[in-house]
Amino acid sequence: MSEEQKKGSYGADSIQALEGMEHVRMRPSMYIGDIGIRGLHHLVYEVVDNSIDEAMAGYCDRIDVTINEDGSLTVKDNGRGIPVDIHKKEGVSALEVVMTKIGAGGKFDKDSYKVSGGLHGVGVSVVNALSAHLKATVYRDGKIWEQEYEKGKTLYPVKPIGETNERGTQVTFIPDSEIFKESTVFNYETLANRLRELSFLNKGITITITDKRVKDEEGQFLSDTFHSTEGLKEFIRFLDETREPIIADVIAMEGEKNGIPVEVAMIYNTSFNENLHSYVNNINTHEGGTHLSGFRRGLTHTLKKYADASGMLDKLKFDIAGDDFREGLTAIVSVKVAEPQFEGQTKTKLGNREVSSAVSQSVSEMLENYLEEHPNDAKTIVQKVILAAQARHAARKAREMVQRKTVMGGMGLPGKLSDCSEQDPEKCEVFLVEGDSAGGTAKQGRDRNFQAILPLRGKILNVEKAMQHKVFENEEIRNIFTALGVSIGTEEDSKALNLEKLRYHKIVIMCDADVDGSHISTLILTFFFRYMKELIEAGHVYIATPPLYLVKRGAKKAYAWNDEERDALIKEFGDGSKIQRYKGLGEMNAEQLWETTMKPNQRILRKVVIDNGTEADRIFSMLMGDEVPPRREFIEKNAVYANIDA
Ligand code: 0RA
Repeated sequence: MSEEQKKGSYGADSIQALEGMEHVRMRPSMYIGDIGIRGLHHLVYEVVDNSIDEAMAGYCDRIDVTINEDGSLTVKDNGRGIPVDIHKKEGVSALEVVMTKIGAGGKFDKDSYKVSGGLHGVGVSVVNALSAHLKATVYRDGKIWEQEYEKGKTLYPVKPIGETNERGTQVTFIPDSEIFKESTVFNYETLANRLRELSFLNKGITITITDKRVKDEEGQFLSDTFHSTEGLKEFIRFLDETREPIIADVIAMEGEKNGIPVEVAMIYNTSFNENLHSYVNNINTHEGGTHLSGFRRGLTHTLKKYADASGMLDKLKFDIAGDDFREGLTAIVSVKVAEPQFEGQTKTKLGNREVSSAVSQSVSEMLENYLEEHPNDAKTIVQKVILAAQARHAARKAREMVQRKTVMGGMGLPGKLSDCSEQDPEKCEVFLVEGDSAGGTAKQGRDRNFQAILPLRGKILNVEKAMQHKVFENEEIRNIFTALGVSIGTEEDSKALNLEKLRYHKIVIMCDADVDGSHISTLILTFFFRYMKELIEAGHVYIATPPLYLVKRGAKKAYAWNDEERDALIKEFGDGSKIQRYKGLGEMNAEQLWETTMKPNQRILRKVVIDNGTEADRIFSMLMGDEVPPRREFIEKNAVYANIDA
């Protein structure tokens, strides 16, 4: 069928639809955020969200995601199946409307309570537009129906292809490599993490993921099944797996306030970190918003009231601040909002004002009951709050000392910093280098015009286990603050980082390529994650990757970053190749270090990004916490940076 005939047989409306689809292909980032790895995975979430909606409407309890051998991906659910009858207004199958009309997804079914939806809530037609090929299969009314598309254009009208007693919808798509130029390869771990999160946020659904590209020794495909009966309660236990609780169990509530479904779960642990995660319609709201401020208000108000009444604060010589109620707290707030207003830099901050009081009231009710019924836990929590207030006073003193030294310039830059001559921060890089000797080599090897070196002595403080004032008293950490030129808010309640005076736009962690080195990188990363998250989010933090081998034969020499590259070089150079394994940066001379690891356009720098906030938090607490068995298991299963994208 020619292009003209196709248009002719589909009527004027479908031409409009086509134009909408073409707009998606012209400006994909407007619909899915970006066209990199993140956007690629967003396609999957968009399709899965439709099935989650069907589950939330009560018609579906199973979603199967499969990465197929050919790299395509299938999402199958056991819902009612997308209707296939002729859509009155459009004159074609409703399935076709859903798949080809931008913004049509679910809209014709006004009764369904649609609150889920991807970050942009754009619908499956966007996925269709950005796919080289897509096949939709519907199991409904005893029949199997099918339609296929290329780059969003229908290849044939919806047709029956067989009979069935199943119900449901199945979508298989191959992302278009003309759009996703960087990569069209799905990452199992990234998808599994999101699907696990979705199973906690929507209890009762069974979600499976299978990777048909990977078989184990017994010929089984890599696969996971996620199912949560207790929802957020289990999510908290999962997040805090390696932390030690100080109360008997997770405190949780679930209900509806002013027509807004609210779910909250929280626990206190022995750590010193505040660990809040919030969701709106299953989307992680990294920047918080009204639901989170409602949670904070309800928590502070209720605990303060209880503590005052208990008399435990009577002899206190210092005030208690909002922060003190959240030290060692892990909590999740999840709300469903019919028309969410997203604000902020990454559009992940909830703006709807009415949500704040709904959450605050819910939390107050939940906590009041809990404290009444669990007086021992209540006492433990208040004691923890008092300790936090005490530590905060100590921390403030230490912080102000750092502050005075940075802002007033009293101490100037750290003595160990070898600064660069360039003044424009955008052009400047600083290498955080493990050990003084490697620091020396880096100092010789660098381009001093724009590269600065800050050697760090041995293992830096594990901030996961240290109280805040210890962190600010630590010399290596103070050096990092002063060298970078960043300061922390001095306001009682604000730990926000001030990046205005950031002196380098690339901060590169450079450690040995061995176990000790990766431990040290992880310590430094933990510090950045807990105390300078804004730097990671702004894309300023990188990890250098020194080579593992030098292969030489006669005048020929080349570096290898893994065993495969090494073997390829040995083959290329032939018999008599000499192999040097670099155990540390110190074994390289200045020129080698420059050539392989520091020289722009030649080096491999991995940018640190936070792919999934809750998962990153869990990993850091596990890697740096007290419990050894889960850590060992994780390290055996993954490289240390498994969840940190390159
Ligand atoms: C609207 C109406 C009906 C089903 C769906 C949407 C639906 C959409 C998707 C997308 C993925 N899986 C889905 N499952 C169902 C059916 C209305 C009816 O049967 O009365």
